[in-house]
Amino acid sequence: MKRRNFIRNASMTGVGLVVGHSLLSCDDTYKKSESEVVLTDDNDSAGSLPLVIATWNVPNATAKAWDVLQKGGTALDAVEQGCMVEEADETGQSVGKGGLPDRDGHVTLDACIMDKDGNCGSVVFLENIVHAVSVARNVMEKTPHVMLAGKGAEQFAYELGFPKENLLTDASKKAWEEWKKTSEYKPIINIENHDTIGMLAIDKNGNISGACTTSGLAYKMHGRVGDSPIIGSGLFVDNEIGACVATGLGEEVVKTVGSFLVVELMRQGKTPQEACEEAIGRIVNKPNKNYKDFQVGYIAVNKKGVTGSYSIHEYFSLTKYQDGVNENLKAAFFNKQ
Ligand code: SD4
Repeated sequence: MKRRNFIRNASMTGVGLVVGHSLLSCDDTYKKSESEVVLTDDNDSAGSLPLVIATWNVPNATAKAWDVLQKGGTALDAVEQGCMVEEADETGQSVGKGGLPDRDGHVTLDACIMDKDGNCGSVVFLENIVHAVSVARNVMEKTPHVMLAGKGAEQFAYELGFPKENLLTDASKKAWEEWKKTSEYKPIINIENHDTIGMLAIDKNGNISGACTTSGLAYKMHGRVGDSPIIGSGLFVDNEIGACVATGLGEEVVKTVGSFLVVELMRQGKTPQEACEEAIGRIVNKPNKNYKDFQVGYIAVNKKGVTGSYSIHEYFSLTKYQDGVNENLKAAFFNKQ
């Protein structure tokens, strides 16, 4: 069978590929999709291109990426420039400048980027540089490696001319000093002030790229690296099939290689929505059932511009810019209590 042939189970006809997250039922118990949907040529439920989607409510970032795409720019340029908007925004406390520090007061950044050809670059545990996503792009384009860490990544950035900046703003320092009074670390759902940005775009030529950038979990152990810079976990792009990006408690995403899983499920015929739901299912169906303590969310898009999103808990959202409309859409979620 050709990869891009779609064969649908009769029960899914007319539904599976167009169903939006707001229409999906969210049973308390995760159920595997009863119907298998396989990409076919006769699928006419495609979304229009170009398009950009991002985790959480980031209209300025998607607007920037959309602008790049409208001008005929590549998806790669769009996701980089879109993510840079959030990195530069000091009010966002989960990414770039103004990010909340680790427990020792250091703001350390993780970021990655992946292009239509499967090239990728990432930086982990990077300090003193605002635009981690751009450093990641330079790792991809200017080195024979895929990942640089810590001081090595920082040195590389300086050599490229990135300025040194103190990323710890007064507001984030104050929050950290408040936290130190109890020093209690719990990755509590949604109060991490999530605005880690993961962004996926398809350009006018139909090519897909993705990027992800974050300061990681607030008050993490010094040296901790999450899912966001790990290709396959925080982000994965397969230009034949689609792409996925994750947010939430990175450890849980890494344990299930979440973004690669979502894209492979799409390769096997799942819609982006079904694939995101199954990837969340792999987490919540673990024997220890500890998912009540943390959030994970995925957004995905397939080659035809059909999108999906799903999270463990309520209040995850994605921002989508498509057909000239920039909107924030609440994601369907697993845990209804
Ligand atoms: C991490 N996944 O470092 C990131 C955090 C995040 O919104 O997504 N926050 O684990």
